[in-house]
Amino acid sequence: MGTAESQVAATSDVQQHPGTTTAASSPVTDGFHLVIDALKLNGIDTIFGLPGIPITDLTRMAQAAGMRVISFRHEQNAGHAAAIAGFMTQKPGICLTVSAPGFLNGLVALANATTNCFPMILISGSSEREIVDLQQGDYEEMDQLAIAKPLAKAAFRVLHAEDIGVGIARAIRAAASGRPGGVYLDLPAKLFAQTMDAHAGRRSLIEVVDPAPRQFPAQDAVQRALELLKSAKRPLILLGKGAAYAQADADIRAFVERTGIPYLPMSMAKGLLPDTHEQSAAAARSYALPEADVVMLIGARLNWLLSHGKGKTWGGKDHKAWGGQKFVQVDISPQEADSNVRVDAPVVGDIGSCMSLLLAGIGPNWTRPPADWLTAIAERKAKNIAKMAEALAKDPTPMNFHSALAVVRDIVKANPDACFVNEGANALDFTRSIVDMYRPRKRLDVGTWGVMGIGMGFSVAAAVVSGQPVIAIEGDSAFGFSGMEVETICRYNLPVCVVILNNNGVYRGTDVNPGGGPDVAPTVFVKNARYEKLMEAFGGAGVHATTPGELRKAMEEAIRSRRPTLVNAVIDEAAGTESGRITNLNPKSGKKS
Ligand code: FYN
Ligand code: ADP
Repeated sequence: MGTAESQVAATSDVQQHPGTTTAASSPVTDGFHLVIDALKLNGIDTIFGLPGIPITDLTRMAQAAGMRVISFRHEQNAGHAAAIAGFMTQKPGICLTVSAPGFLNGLVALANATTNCFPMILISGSSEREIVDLQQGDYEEMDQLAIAKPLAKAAFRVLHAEDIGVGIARAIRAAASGRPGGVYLDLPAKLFAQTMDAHAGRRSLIEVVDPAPRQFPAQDAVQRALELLKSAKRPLILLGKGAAYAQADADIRAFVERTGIPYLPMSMAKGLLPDTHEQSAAAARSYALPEADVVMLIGARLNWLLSHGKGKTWGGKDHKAWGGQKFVQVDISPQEADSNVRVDAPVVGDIGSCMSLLLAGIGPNWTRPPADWLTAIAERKAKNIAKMAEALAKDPTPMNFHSALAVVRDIVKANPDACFVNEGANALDFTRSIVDMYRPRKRLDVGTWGVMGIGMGFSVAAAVVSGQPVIAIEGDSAFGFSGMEVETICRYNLPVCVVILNNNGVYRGTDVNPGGGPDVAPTVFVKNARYEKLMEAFGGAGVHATTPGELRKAMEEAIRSRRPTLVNAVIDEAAGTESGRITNLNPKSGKKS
């Protein structure tokens, strides 16, 4: 029985809303309960948010109705949690905030969700239209809907209780259908107290049928793509986070393995096939990309992460520019093709449907790629792996990124079901190439925008949604954006092990004030900060690790005990480069002294 009925019972038992002239037994419901019922009717059982005017009672009533209400210390982190919950489950994550400042705090996550194609709904209380539109100075007055629209895939406002069902349904469908994204739902304060006949209220709710309908590609598009791949002498498959999101894992793996085509996973697609897979070209990235003659994008965009399909590849080193390839693009967005370069074979549809038809079209006589291509990649891979192994084998004091991440690599290999959150600059880039992933949708990171601050929100959601242990590898700067949520992690006793790779600053801790003044350089932090005491302050386990052995012991204990843990891993403050592997994005001053 939905809340509306139970509310109906409660209302008819406990109170008749004053002023409602109804028959003695005619029950009423209200906006609060209609919102809760509409969410529950659509299988949404968790709200990530932060209480306050006008939604505090909504959080209480949602909890009373059996929903999980995960309360954060800052709405940005609640929003990131809702977004990654959507990525992990394909069901829109719900972020609930107060009006104006709380709503604004949620916007980074809303925009990031839209950019990363994560299904998420930001629900914010708001001021009354009649006051906002006359700009009469309401409490936290703001035209939130207008501000949210440019950042969201869709945005709606509900003014009448009888429209709550439609509002929630439209938000769910907009967030989950087609290219997923962030949706804003504006609920003015007065809406919550509005009452209506409970039976009519129940009838006004909509259980969304098939919110993310399958979209099959045209058969000729499938054929065109297969023909192009068959003609390739040096084919390469690029797996993006859209491929991970699609949960078409078996067909994706089967397609890669049956075609024999080497593949490159983008960071959040790592684990779709184990990173140790023999067809992975990840360790030969800067060779494979420019040398390929046909590149098949599966749920990946040719954006800055792929140098827009032309020009030099990343890493700051002078690689052969890539361009001139032919592209196959499998994507649910019909507009994505040609965004940067010509796409010769667009396959438009949901990845699950596309991959099943592509797989069916391979046929028994598929010719695997020429041996010289596979050998060339294997040779480049072996060289890079050997170079990496050499770096990982060193045991310097203090630790560097490689010696600390060699431990993390082992821990993840031993715990492949653990969720893995990663953010930072060097902490991100070194982790991406050192820590192999073995399962899909386990690596949750800064994504398309490189947003710092996703760490603790992602960690909370990953633990709540999966029930699995969470390992969060954080740069010391990145951790600072959401570090207060350590209290949230402790409050819900979540099995999160945060490892801060602490090198005393943004990028590193050795910069000096060029002006010679008393202030430290802008990129430098308090030296040897004891971050682990933050976790201890809230009852979790704090560990100060100065050796790989101490780091390993602390991580193993955290996973065994499932106790909230923060490991402050001391890293050489001279380790790391400015902005990690994207240092060349920093503009160089043209001023001649
Ligand atoms: C990769 N590599 C490896 C391995 N995996 N070598 C050995 N073993 C393993 N397992 C090699 C790979 O072939 C590359 O060498 C190099 O390591 C780097 O690999 P990566 O990281 O995959 O490649 P690259 O060039 O850095 O990728 C470009 C990029 C990436 C833009 C996609 O840098 C990225 O996602 N950056 C995110 C930056 C960001 O968002 N930062 C947050 C904000 S930072 P070569 O092939 O020899 O080149 C704020 O300041
Ligand atoms: P990455 O950063 O990993 O390369 P992107 O976020 O750039 O990935 O690209 C993801 C792409 O996947 C987007 O173009 C999006 O339209 C697409 N996408 C997301 N979900 C699906 C799906 N279910 N089916 C097909 N394409 C999808």
